[in-house]
Amino acid sequence: MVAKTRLLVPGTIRDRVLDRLKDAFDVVRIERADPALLARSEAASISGVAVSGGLGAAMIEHLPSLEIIASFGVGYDGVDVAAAAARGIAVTNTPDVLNDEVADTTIGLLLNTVRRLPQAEAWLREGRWVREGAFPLTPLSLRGRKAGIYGLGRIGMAIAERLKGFGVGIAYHTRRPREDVPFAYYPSLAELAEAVDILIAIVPKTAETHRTIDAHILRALGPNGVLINVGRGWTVDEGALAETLGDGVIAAAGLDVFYDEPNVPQALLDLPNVSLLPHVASASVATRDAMADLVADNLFAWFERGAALTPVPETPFVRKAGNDLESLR
Ligand code: NAP
Ligand code: 8YV
Repeated sequence: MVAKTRLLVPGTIRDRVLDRLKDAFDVVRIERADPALLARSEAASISGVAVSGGLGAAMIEHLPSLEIIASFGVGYDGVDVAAAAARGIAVTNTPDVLNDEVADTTIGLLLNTVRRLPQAEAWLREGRWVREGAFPLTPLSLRGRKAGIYGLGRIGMAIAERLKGFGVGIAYHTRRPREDVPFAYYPSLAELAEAVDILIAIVPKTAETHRTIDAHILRALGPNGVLINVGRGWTVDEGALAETLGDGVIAAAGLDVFYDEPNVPQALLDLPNVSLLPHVASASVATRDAMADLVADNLFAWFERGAALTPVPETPFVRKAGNDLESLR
């Protein structure tokens, strides 16, 4: 009998990933990605990892036969890609299959923030409509606004497509301008913030995006300004945001992501002009199933056909016979 390829799944992952893998692979589970939880002898037999969340350099180093890390989610900031790339280990993510869900949630969050829909529903549920009459008119509206998208990639484009239907102006900032869009390009985030009154952040967590939305950017957005963040909490200086929201430097904010999840700063929780969601932008059964399938499909593609479906740009590797890996570059 030929031994099955051994995969490691540290921590929790959607059951659908495990169901897809269990017959074809020998799946080893550990509670979390911690080298201390896997004996050296066992670690040596692991060829692939499926993970939701983080896989650090120490865990990667602990797996001498590792060829591929299939990460659940399009953002792969939890995986030490530099450590993987240095060893020729492929890393895959789950791009595209979540674009529409995340973009839909972004629009919902924007409407909740601007038109105060959660507060209006609470008003009804608390019996205040009956006792006190109509919910107060919202000072903010989408009418006449211009939205700036910070990160016009796969999801940013899906957000822009939806915003067109709302009749708001659209502008964007990325490091390189896109040639395939009619939207106004601003070469810096500060210039974009100056030009718009809605700023939507959908950039990855990288060294370059750390706390780039700071007091300076929020001041540029102005007193009618609305910040929406669906990328990573890492991108926002949450202290500056709470202060500017409290002082009326900007009007409101809607956040799906936070710097230290699941911990949300009390200063934000205390503010009436912020709408908060617990990182749910992709969180429908259908979309999480599609993401789970792409994790599994990447592992099948790698071990059966020699090339992953959605490798991240830093690890464009293919697999050759005898665990001999090669870069496509
Ligand atoms: P993507 O297609 O790679 O798009 C990323 C965009 O950000 C590109 O337009 C890129 O353009 C821009 N960008 C990257 N670094 C930048 C920088 N330093 N300054 C300015 N622009 C920069 O990624 P995606 O699939 O749209 O996903 C984006 C991110 O959304 C993910 O990495 C993840 O963190 C987050 N996300 C969150 C949720 C959620 O549940 N809230 C769900 C899915 C994704 P340039 O390369 O030209 O700069
Ligand atoms: C998921 C996300 O919530 O894809 C991403 O980058 O942030 C979300 O879709 C997360 O990856 C699931 O753990």
